[in-house]
Amino acid sequence: MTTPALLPLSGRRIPTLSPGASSFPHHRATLRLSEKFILLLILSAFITLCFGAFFFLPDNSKHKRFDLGLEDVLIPHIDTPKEGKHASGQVIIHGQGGHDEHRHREEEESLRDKIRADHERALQEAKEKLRKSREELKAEIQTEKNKVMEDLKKKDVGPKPLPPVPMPKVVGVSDGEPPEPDVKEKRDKIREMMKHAWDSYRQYGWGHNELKPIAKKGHSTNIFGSSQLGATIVDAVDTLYIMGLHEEFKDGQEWIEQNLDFSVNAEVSVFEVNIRFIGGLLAAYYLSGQEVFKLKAVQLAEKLLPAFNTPTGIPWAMVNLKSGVGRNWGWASAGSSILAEFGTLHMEFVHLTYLTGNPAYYQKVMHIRKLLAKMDRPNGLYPNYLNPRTGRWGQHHTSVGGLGDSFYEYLLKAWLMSDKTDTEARKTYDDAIEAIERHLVRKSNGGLTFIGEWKNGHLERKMGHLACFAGGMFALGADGSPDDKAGHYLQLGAEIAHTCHESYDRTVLKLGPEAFKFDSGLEAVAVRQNEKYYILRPEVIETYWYMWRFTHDPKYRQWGWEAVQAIDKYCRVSGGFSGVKDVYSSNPTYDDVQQSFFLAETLKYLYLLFSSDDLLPLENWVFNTEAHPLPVLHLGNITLPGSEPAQR
Ligand code: DMJ
Repeated sequence: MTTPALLPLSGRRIPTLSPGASSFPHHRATLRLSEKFILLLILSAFITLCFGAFFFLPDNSKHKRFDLGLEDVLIPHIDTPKEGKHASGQVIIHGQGGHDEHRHREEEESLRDKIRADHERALQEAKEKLRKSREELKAEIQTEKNKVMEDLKKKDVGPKPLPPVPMPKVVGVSDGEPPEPDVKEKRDKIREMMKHAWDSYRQYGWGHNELKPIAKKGHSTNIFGSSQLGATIVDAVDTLYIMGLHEEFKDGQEWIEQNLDFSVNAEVSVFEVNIRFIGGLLAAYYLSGQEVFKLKAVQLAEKLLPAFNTPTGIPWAMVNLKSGVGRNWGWASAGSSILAEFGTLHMEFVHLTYLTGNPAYYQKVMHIRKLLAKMDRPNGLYPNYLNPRTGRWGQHHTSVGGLGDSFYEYLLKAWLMSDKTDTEARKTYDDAIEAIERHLVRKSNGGLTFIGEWKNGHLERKMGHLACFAGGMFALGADGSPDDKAGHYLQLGAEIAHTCHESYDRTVLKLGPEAFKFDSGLEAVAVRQNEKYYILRPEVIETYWYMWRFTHDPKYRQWGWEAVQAIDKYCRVSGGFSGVKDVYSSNPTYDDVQQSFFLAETLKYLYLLFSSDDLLPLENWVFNTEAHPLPVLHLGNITLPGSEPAQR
């Protein structure tokens, strides 16, 4: 192997090996052709070997070597280690001649040892892995994944400090004990029902969205996607607080603190999550002053914002909490968003801007309001469907029940919540209600006032259970209505309350059906089998409570008590409370769902109906559409960030 070393290594010199043309000794120039060929072969073998050695060395050793070379060439010789410190922690000392060569050889040696050791370790690990069962490997992978997720979570949702803002006036958050012993007894009964509903959920459905009280296990519906977000806990904690169920409240708070996590791959309803979760968390925050509720509300709100990324700024009905991708319900007219859904965000979003200082929430809802204000309204009515891509109405269907209801409610409540300074909201409400009264409100032959549904120029004489909330809304909006019509609206509220009570009273179970007709001699009764169910809904009781607060007419407490008795008799089971499939049957079957709104709304309104008026006074509190009380924000004294002209 010494011969090649004696030859010039530069390839350029080889052709000069022709006779007489070189400075090489003569005898070498006269080499025979076969000898030359052999030499050439040896030379190319040597070159191949060098390249091979370079390419077949493991990557890290090549690079180290290369680095060393570069450093030796490019880095000026300095005494201090500075950047010259290698990963090993050893300081490289550059440029020391023969001593360097020796040192390099040693380094190469140790590098090779290290590579060998690495390979052996990798081989060993691979062998061990192969010995493991599929399950063990799966478990290992899962543990790794969990660790990565945990680390991500820590980085992702670390509590962001929120700006300090003055706490709005919160008064009358508990107690409200009625002076009359019989009323107190009734109130205690309602509190006991709440405890039964909560305890059953605690025992059989804890952490699930809702409860199946017959099967005694967790339940969920498509409004929560595939999530398991403890909807009942979040929806119920403020009711627990108001009722003075402190242990249960603490338990709920702890679950929220430790388990409520919105980084989930689930497609949820923006509206439902807003009214139940954000509304519930904000109310729990204002009532109890516990920061955790505020932080969770803000974390969730951020996840809803991508739903507004549409060509018009009208949000999608659903959003994936993880990806932020939104879409609309498949059943909605021509890909439309729903009036009652995108129109029921204002209260919560104004509070979010107030608490966070982030103008985005306020601007989003104000943008919706401005866009609606510019649109033509057939007969002054708002259709229930609006396409978020084109900004055009879908089917001309208007209702004060499902699909439309809380849009009107939030116009009125935006005004009330702003301490009556948001006069634009009040005017929009007044105009909308006037059109509704003209086109949708009718009196039946039997003298019952009802609110029908407008479908493409035709009035359907059918009223939904959901529309019964409007009795309370008319009463709540009476004060401040134009042309001194306060008395008129209070009266309209009373008439709706009466009609809805009739819809309960004309059943076997004394519980109201989902929808009832005023047609062909029928009055306030359901006709179709699939409209005869009662799913623990609150709207009729909500109206009784508002009417009670404004009139103190004892009939409202009496009607409320009838409902308590019927619910306790026909809906109570050992595992909680269930809806029933037919209120006209003396032997009804259960639907086996304890809805979260039963705890958030139905039981809360019943409890308030039998409490004194100083519990959550209406001058200071405005209830969102899921019965979560939010304090009045005296916006006259506060400038909300973003309250300058709205933009998207
Ligand atoms: C509740 O979730 C809310 O009241 C909503 O506005 C419509 N109805 C359900 C309960 O019936």
